[in-house]
Amino acid sequence: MTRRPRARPIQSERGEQWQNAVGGRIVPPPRCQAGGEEGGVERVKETDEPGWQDCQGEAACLSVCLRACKRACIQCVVVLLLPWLGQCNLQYPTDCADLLLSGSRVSEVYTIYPDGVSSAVQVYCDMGCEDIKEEGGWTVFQRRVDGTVNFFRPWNQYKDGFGNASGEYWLGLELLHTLTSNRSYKLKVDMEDFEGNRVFAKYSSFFVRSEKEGYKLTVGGFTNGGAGDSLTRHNGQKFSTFDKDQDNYSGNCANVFFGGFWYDKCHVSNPNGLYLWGPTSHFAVSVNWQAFKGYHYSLKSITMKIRPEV
Ligand SMILES: [Ca+2]
Repeated sequence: MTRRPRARPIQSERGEQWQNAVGGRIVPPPRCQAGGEEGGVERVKETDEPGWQDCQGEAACLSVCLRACKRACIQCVVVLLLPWLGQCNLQYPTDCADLLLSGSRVSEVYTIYPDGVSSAVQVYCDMGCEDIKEEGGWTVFQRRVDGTVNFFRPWNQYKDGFGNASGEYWLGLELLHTLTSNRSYKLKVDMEDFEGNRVFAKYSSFFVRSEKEGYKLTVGGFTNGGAGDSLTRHNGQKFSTFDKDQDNYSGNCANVFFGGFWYDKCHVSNPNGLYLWGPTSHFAVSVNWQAFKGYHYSLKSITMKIRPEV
């Protein structure tokens, strides 16, 4: 049986007796970790965490501990800031008015985020005209310009939207509800006939309620831009499509007038009706704004757009 040599203390370079040698093998020094004070200095205890091996002496321990604290603090700050950064909408414009404020001045298709980062959708933004001081920041939610998109569609498509933001489209009732729930909006309806006459109707308030409430329309505060008022009559009406009748008519307005709209019984405007290129013998089924061109004229273009009240 071999007799184990007796451990004897070894003096460190700093004169501290914290090492023992057993059979020539040096026992590693204790490693430090941030903790409570012991004898007026940071408490030293065993740990296998890499990076502590160089800790030799109180000053070194204190330095290592401070570095660890600094790392922990930075991690803490990042963790605390993450939720706030996630909610920050600075890089996620909710509508075209936000884009205008951030410096986008060209009228074209943009991506907006009406309900946070996962709600990206493309819309056409009308940024106005700086030369003639025409206000911009309008988010277009309905547009007819050439009859290339069929607007005689069922409920789910009016709810979710259809068409192409660079041409004819409907943004969707759900997003309209989201947008108008977040801020107070005004509405502008631009239109043009085939003779080149351009007019508009403006409304100081525009709000669409939830699906549960039938996407009921609230609109008011009419200003005439030559088109006359063909929308106030629809105030308070729920939205109807041919497969979801929520109008006040005994029949089905959407089915009779080939559109989807806030029909009453039934309409004085039919922006989502059939695109029939001007004068028509068909009563009230086409793209009508009764106060402008009556029920026997399908407009060349009509655009419905919203902008926050400022
Ligand atoms: Ca009905």
